[in-house]
Amino acid sequence: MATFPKDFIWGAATSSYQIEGAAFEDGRGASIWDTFCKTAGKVANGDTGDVANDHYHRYPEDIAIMKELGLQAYRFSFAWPRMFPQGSGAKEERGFAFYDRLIDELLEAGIEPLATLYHWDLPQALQDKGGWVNRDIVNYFAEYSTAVVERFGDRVKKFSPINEPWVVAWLGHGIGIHAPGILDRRAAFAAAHHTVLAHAASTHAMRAVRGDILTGPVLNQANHVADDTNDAAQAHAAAIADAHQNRFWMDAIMYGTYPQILIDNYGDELTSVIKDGDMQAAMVKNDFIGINYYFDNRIGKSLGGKPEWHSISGLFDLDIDETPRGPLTDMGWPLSPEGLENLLVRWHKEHGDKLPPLFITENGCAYGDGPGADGAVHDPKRIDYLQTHLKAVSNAIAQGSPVKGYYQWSLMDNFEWALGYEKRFGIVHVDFETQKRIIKDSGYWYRDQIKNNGSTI
Ligand code: GBH
Repeated sequence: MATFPKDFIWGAATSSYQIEGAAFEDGRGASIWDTFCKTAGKVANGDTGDVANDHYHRYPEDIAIMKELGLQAYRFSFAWPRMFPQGSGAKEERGFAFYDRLIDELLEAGIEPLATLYHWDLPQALQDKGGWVNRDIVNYFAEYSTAVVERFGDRVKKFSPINEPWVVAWLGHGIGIHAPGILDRRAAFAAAHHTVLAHAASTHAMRAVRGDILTGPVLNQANHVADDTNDAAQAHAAAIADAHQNRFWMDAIMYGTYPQILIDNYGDELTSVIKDGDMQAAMVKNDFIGINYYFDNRIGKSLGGKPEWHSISGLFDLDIDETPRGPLTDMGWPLSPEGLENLLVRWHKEHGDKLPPLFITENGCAYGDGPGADGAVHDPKRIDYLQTHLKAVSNAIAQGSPVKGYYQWSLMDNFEWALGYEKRFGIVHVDFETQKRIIKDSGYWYRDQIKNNGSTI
């Protein structure tokens, strides 16, 4: 039996480029993902977000589905290039108007919005000026943040600036499997540092517009678990990986520091981008911290060769066996619900009263189940994933971790970035030929948990 606080928030999440489609409508400017998708060999099957789930037109149907599921909250993202086609300067009213309609209908359905300002679809015009590698991004992002809260802050009360800055920096600029597709560790550290500054600048800009909103980061986090903690090489690798993915943003935001182990390892590849006053500016009080959790990373023994650049560990000069163990999801990701519990308890222990409330802003899995002869979508493995991870959340809460809500990823199957439409994370199935939506068994299961506040998990 699991127990959740009475006011625990049950939601689901999506992002703009992954579902909206209508990529060239109503004056929307190009984003770096439009460009990336059209670059040969970058996205599976040559898939693009041009149409995606056609949510731009079908949002009323999607909100009706959310209502049927009993969702209390919905995390979505704004497409920056819909509202500022050039990234800054001239506004596109039709883009703002779309989000007015979406937000108004959510509220009418009794669903609380949590809005991300940046879920990876950077205006191409800003990429042309250097994107996240150019420090100017901090001011552009603050300007955009001000406009968003001026327009929507009367109705949206929870905002997060950047989704998964680690991914922006390292998948976008380190191994280049995400837009803008750069492979350069120096560029990745610059982008990482600028996301830290942009987070702080955005937070201040939004609060200057309204005092009644809550803001916080959304960080992708995981534990890095050594097979043998007595093996010095493994312990070192685990510490570096943890500093890269978790502590870089947590330490910067909470204490205005970067992990010493990174400074020792990478020297001026990291420090050359830090200017006087930056670290004080990085520290910002957050109303919540959003955590996206999928799985823990295994740190195995040293392979004794030259690491490959195109793997994450190779990028960090870690030459280790990371092959996951046990059953895998369609992403090739292992199952480690205990990792979610450990992480949530860890932050509570480490930061104590300084830790703001936590939300699980993403958690979910890809399995390919489609409609059967009976027309239903039976996805027992997804139910199992959600069940075990929600149990982990409840265990963490029982140990004092201040988790206040859970947003399942994802409401619907959608455009899974470099992997295109092949990987299905939804609790709602989408037929991308016909745009027909079918609530999966996991969706009905989730509806029942929401109804019972998780008491039968
Ligand atoms: C999230 O990213 C995204 O926010 C969301 O848009 C996406 O659809 C969803 O997850 C599912 O992928 O395997 O070497 O990249 C999750 C990104 C995935 C980043 C796991 C860290 C582990 C290292 N995370 N990844 S690697």
